[in-house]
Amino acid sequence: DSLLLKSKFRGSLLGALMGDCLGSAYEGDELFSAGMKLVIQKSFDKLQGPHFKAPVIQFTDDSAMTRAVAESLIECTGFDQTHMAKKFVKSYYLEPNRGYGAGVTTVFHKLRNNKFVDVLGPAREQFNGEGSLGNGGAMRVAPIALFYYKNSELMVDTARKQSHITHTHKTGVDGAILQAIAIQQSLLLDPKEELDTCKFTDNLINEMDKIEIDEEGLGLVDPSPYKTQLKLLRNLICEDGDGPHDEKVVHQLGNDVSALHSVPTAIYCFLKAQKPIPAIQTENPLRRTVQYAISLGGDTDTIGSMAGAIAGAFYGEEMIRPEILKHCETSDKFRELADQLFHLATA
Ligand code: 8NA
Ligand code: MG
Ligand code: MG
Ligand code: MG
Repeated sequence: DSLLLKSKFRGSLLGALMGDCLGSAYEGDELFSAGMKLVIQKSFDKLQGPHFKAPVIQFTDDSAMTRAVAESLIECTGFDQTHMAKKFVKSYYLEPNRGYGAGVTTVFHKLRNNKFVDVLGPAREQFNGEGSLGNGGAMRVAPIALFYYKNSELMVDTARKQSHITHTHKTGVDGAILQAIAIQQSLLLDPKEELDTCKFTDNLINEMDKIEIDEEGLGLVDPSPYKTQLKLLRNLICEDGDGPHDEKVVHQLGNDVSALHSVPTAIYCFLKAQKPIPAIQTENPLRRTVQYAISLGGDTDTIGSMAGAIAGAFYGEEMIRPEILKHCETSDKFRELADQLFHLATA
């Protein structure tokens, strides 16, 4: 029904915002100790508590770029690569200190210098022509999954093309596609029914099987690395009994800024949080998703944001605690963008 779907659109963008804002304080390389996880628990409890006045937590590049993707889709009533590239660049130069990846700013400089005559060249030149394999293409993809949720082929194609503006490495691009498919799958499920986490994973494996074709003869060591990661994920979620230790999750799935070692992790967090997690004290499965993602350490804002976008698309806005959301910068703006995307996508 349309009220639920509208709530799911909001949930996805607000979940993405929440993960970014709450995760940004913990970005780093380490795996967190039990003590640090308790610090995260207490901080979430405090934010959710009734009378906690604190400065609003600012969002970072993840949400800045998600907003740019959403605004471009809305202003163009669809995807326009040059328009979106201009949005990225404008948004970056207005607020360059949002914690952008170290490489991607070079793309923005070059795009501005070539006046967008060549929109794809700068991204292709990244990392000696390898292209970026960072998770920047995936972290911002939620609005595309929402806008094109009815048309999988167009959704995949657009996820790919928006990625090409900054990320051309095959794993950077395919990570964006996988994240979009995960959001779309969540959007189409009924949150009142128990989620079949193995089936959810198997569907993703089947979809990535069609995507991961080594068409350019890249000679990758593993021609289908996402399938490999998703199979590891499947073992962790379906066969690892009580649930593996966080160390094993991070060791197998990763928690760094590469798309390959963060997108499957975000999906795993969403699936694992369907059930209580002993070290995470909350009844709310969306908060559990985001808090668990952040507690894995590494690229916490981005993995938190991607996991939040998937979880929000499943549960809808109702599962996002307003007490927490009011601590996140410009949540009203993200709700409004979600509504505009909803109207266009369902028109
Ligand atoms: P990006 O394209 O600059 O990629 C991010 C980083 O990945 C680069 O700076 C490189 O270190 C590395 N990288 C990417 N491609 C290659 C390659 N082909 N060979 C070798 N190294 C490579 O930017 P992005 O938009 O993908 O970055 C997104 C991430 O950066 C997000 O996590 C975002 O929050 C931000 N960020 C992360 C951290 C952190 O985790 N410590 C800190 C600040 C900002
Ligand atoms: Mg509060
Ligand atoms: Mg960030
Ligand atoms: Mg990050």
